[in-house]
Amino acid sequence: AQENPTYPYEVIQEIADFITKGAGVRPKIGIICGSGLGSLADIIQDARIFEYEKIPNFPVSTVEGHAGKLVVGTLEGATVMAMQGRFHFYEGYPLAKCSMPVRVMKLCGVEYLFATNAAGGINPRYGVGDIMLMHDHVNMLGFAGNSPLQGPNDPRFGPRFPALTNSYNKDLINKAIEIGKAMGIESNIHVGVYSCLGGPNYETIAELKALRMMGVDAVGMSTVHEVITARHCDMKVFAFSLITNKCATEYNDKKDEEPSHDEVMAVAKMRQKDCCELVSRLIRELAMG
Ligand code: 6GU
Repeated sequence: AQENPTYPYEVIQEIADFITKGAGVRPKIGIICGSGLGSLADIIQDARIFEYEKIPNFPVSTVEGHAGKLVVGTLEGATVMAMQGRFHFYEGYPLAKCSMPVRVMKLCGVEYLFATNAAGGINPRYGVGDIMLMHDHVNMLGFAGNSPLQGPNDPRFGPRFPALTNSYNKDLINKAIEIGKAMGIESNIHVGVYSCLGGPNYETIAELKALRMMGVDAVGMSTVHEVITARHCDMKVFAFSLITNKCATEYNDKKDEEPSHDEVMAVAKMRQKDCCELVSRLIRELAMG
């Protein structure tokens, strides 16, 4: 088991000061770019780039497809801060370390967290390349006794026992559905339940069957601990999964091909444009108030 490191408030504050002073702005929207969706950060204007290794006390990401930099600037008239490259439990980092950047965002002034990920589709109605707007999650790591909030609680971030019942902002989900219609991709947009497993291995068929029975629509290896950390400090959350592969939930499934990281990355790359457009349009609406 990995001990949660404690990043005291003062350390997070120091990192936030480093970024806001370096960037000269206080971002209002935080974006976490999922696997292959890093181009979201490339469309940020007047970008000030902070490589993770140059940020004091920041972890560095080790996964292929995750660049490892923070980009601060403006997008559709809003000040934003995007993580190109996130931290995963399977890299060996404790959850509190994985989601520490969310607290940095908070102290930089961020009010909205936009998180994206690549995920396997368990709901049989989901197709490869579809987008699932997250309206809830099943935290399998939490079932296993793990949380980014374990350890001493600092009430300057939030309460000891935060509620997670309304974690995914309904207004943002509804706006995203409208935007999907305007983009003509409404048949490729779903609203569903995401589950995070530890990884790095993909799931067995028995596990996927079990997740389906639990009401899970898509499965991945990220996002949930970031959402927990964001809700703890009262940020508004919007998150979606790009479905990069269909999961086999029967042994005789015709589609029971094995998932692979290359496939995940290839689909993410192919669908990057629509994902970016969805996010930018949503941010434009927020910026217009
Ligand atoms: Cl099938 N499983 C998990 N855990 N993560 C994924 C995935 C599957 N496809 C993309 N990411």
